[in-house]
Amino acid sequence: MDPDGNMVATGQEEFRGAAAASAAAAAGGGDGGRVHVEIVQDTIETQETDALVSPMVGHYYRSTRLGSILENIVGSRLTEDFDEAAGDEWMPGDFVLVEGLPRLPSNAVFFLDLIPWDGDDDGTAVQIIRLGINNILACCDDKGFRSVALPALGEGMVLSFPISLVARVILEQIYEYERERASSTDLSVRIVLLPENEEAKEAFTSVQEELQHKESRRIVLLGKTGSGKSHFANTIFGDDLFTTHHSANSGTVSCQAETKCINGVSTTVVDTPGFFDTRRSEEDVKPEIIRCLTECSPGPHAFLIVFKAGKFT
Ligand SMILES: Nc1nc2c(ncn2[C@@H]2O[C@H](COP(=O)(O)OP(=O)(O)O)[C@@H](O)[C@H]2O)c(=O)[nH]1
Ligand SMILES: [Mg+2]
Repeated sequence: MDPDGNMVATGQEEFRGAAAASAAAAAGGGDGGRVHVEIVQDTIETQETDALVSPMVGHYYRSTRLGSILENIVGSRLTEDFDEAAGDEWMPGDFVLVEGLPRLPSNAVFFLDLIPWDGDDDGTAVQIIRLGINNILACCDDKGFRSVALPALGEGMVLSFPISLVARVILEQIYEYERERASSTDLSVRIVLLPENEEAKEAFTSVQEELQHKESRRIVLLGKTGSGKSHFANTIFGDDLFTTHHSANSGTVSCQAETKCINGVSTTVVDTPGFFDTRRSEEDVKPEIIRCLTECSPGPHAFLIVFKAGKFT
């Protein structure tokens, strides 16, 4: 069980979250809390996270393999607590949250109502998985949960989604949620795949790599020494990560790349030495230009040219 007694402290967590958010707003915006996605191969029922997600069909928690495993661990308390928490009215995409179940290392279980795959990569069944993930992550933030474990939702005999589709839908939806999210605390999402399921591992890892590249922004700053590139890079990050120089002769001599999350987007800025300085030979700057481009692999989204504002003659 959570040693912090998370369920009791929920009100306090929300208060602290709100205080941090307003502090960030007062400081001029600031970045929101991050959603960390981790892909592991393990058994989901043994995860020590604040919550687990177990899919179900037709509001019947035993309809999936994971639901039956949880019942074997928890026993009859699961039926009682589920019935108490579940309303009569429900829609696919809704969840039933059952908290404080005995013999589970996790504090809470979200039982999520899904429908079997309809053969459409962007059809109703997929939209319901997206909606369900969104609902669950929003509830984690409301409740002050810091970590949640999910299986490859929709995979398996009953729901029968293709694994590559499941990987794409789950990861896209988590990143989409991160972009819209207001909370300033970090949330850890652990995707738990069965140890023998190499196909699932490969599907999730390749989609995650692709999305991380797509989600990031890579900017290269160019301009003469002393034009204010390093100063501008610090302004972008709101932090003194790059050294600025007062004399034109002592400027940055090699590339420096830094990455930080800005408004939920991983942003890399590459600060460069004065490539356009007339006193530096082409031979001299070439290796440094190559190094600068490898820092922002697979390629920069933008080159920003920095000029020093002054009199034009
Ligand atoms: N007042 C003012 N000074 C700046 C600005 N940008 C840069 N500087 C100053 O100009 C000098 C050179 O800046 P730096 O960022 O090191 O230039 P770099 O060689 O292009 O990286 C430093 O003393 C900075 O503090 C700006 O927007 N306003
Ligand atoms: Mg510099």
